[in-house]
Amino acid sequence: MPGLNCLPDFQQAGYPVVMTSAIQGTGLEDVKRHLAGKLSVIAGPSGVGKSCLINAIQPSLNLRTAATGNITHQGRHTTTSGRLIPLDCGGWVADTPGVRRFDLLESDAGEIAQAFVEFRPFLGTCRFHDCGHNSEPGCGVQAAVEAGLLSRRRLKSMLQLMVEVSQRN
Ligand SMILES: Nc1nc2c(ncn2[C@@H]2O[C@H](COP(=O)(O)OP(=O)(O)OP(=O)(O)O)[C@@H](O)[C@H]2O)c(=O)[nH]1
Ligand SMILES: [Mg+2]
Ligand SMILES: [Zn+2]
Repeated sequence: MPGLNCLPDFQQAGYPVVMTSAIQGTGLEDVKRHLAGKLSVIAGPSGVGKSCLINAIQPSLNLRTAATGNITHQGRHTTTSGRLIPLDCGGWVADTPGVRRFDLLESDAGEIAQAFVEFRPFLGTCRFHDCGHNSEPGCGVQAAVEAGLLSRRRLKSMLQLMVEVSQRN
């Protein structure tokens, strides 16, 4: 669940973005359409309203949530274990405890790059096959960013993750 200012970056990358409010009831039908008939996971920091969103979609579940109107974003961890829930609209959704930190399953920079799906068409266009997409000449990824085809912020995220895996290895 990124901050609102990141939404255009995800949209540009091809991910569907739905604006919702569990309290006002907006966007719920849209979310339901995405969940119906599929196996989904609701993930994000503690206190952002994951359980409230699922309750709003299917009130009979009555999942435990932090007290209403008490939105904190401060890691209260109201949901303490993952749970797979059958949906009336078909499919399953997992409510999960708030994310405390991320670990990378990917083991090298190449795998990180592949995880940024909208970058894939450009990864083979760099002059050097082992391009780090940072400041190398002839980098097709940098060129795509300059041309407005890829998000500069997404490139920055990718480069940060690449540094992390390289430091770990
Ligand atoms: N304004 C507003 N507040 C919301 C919305 N959804 C949830 N909240 C509030 O956010 C707080 C946290 O909601 P939860 O559903 O318990 O959050 P969670 O993401 O499940 O948190 P964890 O289980 O700790 O990971 C509650 O006090 C809700 O009232 C929303 O759409 N709008
Ligand atoms: Mg919860
Ligand atoms: Zn490159």
